[in-house]
Amino acid sequence: MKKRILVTSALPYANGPIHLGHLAGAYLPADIFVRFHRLKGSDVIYICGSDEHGVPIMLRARAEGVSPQDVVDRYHELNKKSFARFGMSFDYYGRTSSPVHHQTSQDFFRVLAEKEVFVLKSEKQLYDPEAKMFLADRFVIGTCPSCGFENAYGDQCEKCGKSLSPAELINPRSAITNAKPELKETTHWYLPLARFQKTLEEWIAKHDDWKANVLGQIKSWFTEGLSDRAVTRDLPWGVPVPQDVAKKYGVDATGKVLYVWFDAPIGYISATKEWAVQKGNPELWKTYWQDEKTRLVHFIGKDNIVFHCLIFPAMLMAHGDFVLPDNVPANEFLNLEGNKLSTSRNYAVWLEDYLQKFEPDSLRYVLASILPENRDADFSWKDFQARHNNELADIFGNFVNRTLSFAHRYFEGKVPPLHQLDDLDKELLSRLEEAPERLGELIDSFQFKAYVREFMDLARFANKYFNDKEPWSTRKTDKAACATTINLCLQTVSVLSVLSEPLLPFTARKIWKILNMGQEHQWDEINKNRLPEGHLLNKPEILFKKIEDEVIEAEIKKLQAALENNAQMVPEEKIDYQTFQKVKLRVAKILEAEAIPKSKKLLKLQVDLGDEKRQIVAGIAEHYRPEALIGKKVIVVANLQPAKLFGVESNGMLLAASADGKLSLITVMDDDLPAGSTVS
Ligand code: B3M
Ligand code: ZN
Repeated sequence: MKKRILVTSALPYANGPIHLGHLAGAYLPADIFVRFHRLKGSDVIYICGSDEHGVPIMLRARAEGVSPQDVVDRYHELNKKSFARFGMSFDYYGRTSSPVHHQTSQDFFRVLAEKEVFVLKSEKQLYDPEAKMFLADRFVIGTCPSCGFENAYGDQCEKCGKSLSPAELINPRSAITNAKPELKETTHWYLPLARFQKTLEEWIAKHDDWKANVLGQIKSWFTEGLSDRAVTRDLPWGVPVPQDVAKKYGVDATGKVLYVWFDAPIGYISATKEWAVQKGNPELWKTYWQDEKTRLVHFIGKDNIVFHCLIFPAMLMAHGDFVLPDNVPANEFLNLEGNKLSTSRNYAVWLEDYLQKFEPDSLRYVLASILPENRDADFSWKDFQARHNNELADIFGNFVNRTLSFAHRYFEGKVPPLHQLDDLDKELLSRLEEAPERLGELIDSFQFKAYVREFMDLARFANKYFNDKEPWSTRKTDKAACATTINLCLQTVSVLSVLSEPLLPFTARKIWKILNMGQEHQWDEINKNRLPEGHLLNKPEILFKKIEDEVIEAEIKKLQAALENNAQMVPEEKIDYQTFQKVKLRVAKILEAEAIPKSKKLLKLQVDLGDEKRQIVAGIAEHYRPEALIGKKVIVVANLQPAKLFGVESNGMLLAASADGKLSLITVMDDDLPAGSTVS
C-alpha cells in the first residue's frame, strides 16, 4: 500500500452556494477517506478550492450586474466557510484566480506548446453580433442533436448528458442577447486527444480495479473515439493565453484565455504549491506531484469523469513531470425527494440553511449511508429523520449515554475494574479487535456505505450487549460482573468513537471529551489504548437530540414551494401554435379523492382519462373537500413529466383559475362529454 496520498475533491464553481448534492458527490467521501488515513498515520494531504473561471461564473455575474471577480470573491469565502462548518478537512482550499495558479497554468500550457503537443486550428465559430463576442460553451443554448432537449448548453446537454460543441446545437441562440449567432473565423489551440487514445487505453487497462460506473463511462468514450478538444477560448475572463507562446504560432493572443477545463485541474497543482509555501517548505509540493510513490486520488461527480480520467491524464502524460491519478472514485448523482437537484431553480438543500436547524454530523451520517456510489440515490427528509432518530440517536447515542450515565451513577464516574470474562464479553472484544481492519479496508477501497453500515452494526451489537448483560440487575446480584460489563462498554465507546471519527468528526471529539481522553488517536492502536481502571470520566451529554416531525414537515414544505414556484416562474413570452399544441390537454373524470396525511394543501386524485386511469396530486385541499370532487369533469395536462409531491407520484396537472387566494377548477359545461376528450 502506498503510504503517501494526495487527495483532491472537484473544485466547485464559485458561482453559487454549496448544497447537499455537492457534499454527497465529491466532498464527504473524500473527507472520510482523508480522515481515516490521518488516523492511520499515512502521509496524506487533501486539496480543494474554488473554480473561478468559465462561463458559469460569467453568466452569474451578468445576471447580477456585477463583475466576475465580485462573484467569485463572494462565493469563494462563502463556500470555504460552509465546507469548514461541515468538517471538510482540506489541508488547503485554493482558488483559480490566484497569481500562483495563473502562472502554473500558463507554464503548463507553455510546456505543452514547446513539446508541440497542440494542434492549431482556424475555424468558424458562433459569434453574437449584438454582444460582439464569441459564444463559447454555455453562452449558447439550443436543441440537443441527440435527445431533442431544447435548452441544451453549448458544451453539454443536461438532459441526456451528451457533451457537445456549440456548433452542434440545432437552432442555437445566444444566452446573453437571445440573438441568432453568426459564424465567424477564429483560431484556437487543440489537444489532439485522438493521438492519446491508445496510451490512455493501455493506462486505463492497468486500473481494472476502478469503480464499474467510472470504467463504464470511460469505455463508452473510447468506443465513440476521442476527438480533438479546444483548450483555449475567446473570452474576457480566465487565464490569459501567454503572448510569448501565441507569438511563436503567429497568433495574437489578445482576448483569448485557457479553457476552464484546461486550467481547473491544474488548480490541484497550484493549490498544492500554495499549501507548501504556507507550510514554510515551498518545494514540498513536488514530493506529492512528482514522486512515483504518490497515490493520487480524485474524488468527483460523474459529470466530471471524462475530464479527470481522460483529458487531464492526457495533459499530465504530455507534460511528463507529474504523477497520474491512481484512482478516480466518481459518484453518481443524488436526487432530492424524487426530483433532480437544481441550483438555478432553487431546488436544493443549501448547507447554510441546513446548519441553522441541524447538526453537521447528522447530515454526514445520512448522506454517507445513502451515497450514490454505484447508481443515483435519493435524499428524503423523512429518511433523514428516521436514520437520525433510529440509528444515530437510538443506537449509537443511546449506547454512549447509558454507559456513561451508569458509570457516573454507580461507579463514581470512574472506569470500573475488569474481572472474569464470559463468552459474550469475549465476543464483544473480538468484534472490537476485528473492526479497525475491516472498516479500514472498506474505507480504503471507497466502500463508504458499507463502512457506515458496519460501524452502526457494531454499535447495535454493543447496545444489545448492554441489554443482555443487564447491569442494572447484576449491580445488585453480581457486582464483579456488573463492573466488567461497564468497563467493556466504556472500552467499546472509546473504540466506536475513533472508528466514527472519519464519519462523525464533531461527535467523536465530544466523546473524547466525555471520556476524558486525548484528542489524538491512531486507528491501529485503538484496541491497545484501553481506558485504565480508575480513569476519571466527564459527565455525559446527549449526543443526538431527536428530530421532531414538525421540523421535518417544514423542510418538505420548503421544497414543495420551490417546485410550485418553478411551475409559476416561466417568463411571459409569445409562443407559436405548434408550441401550444405540445401541451396535451384532456378532459378527466375524478374517480377518487383523498387528503395526503400531513399536507394541508394537497389532495391525491384518481382520474379517468378515457383510455387510462391516472393518479394526480393537486394543490387544492384548501379549496375543495375531497368528496365534493368525485364525478367532476376537469381539464388536465396529460403529458406533464411525472413528479413526486410529498413522496406521492403525480402524473399530470389539473387546470384551475385563481385570484386573490381563491381558486376554481376548470370544468366542462356539457356533462355528457366523455372523459379523455381532447381540449384545444
Ligand atoms: N468546477 C465542474 C463542477 O463543479 C468543475 C470541477 C472542476 S474540477 C478540476 O462540476
Ligand atoms: Zn440531450
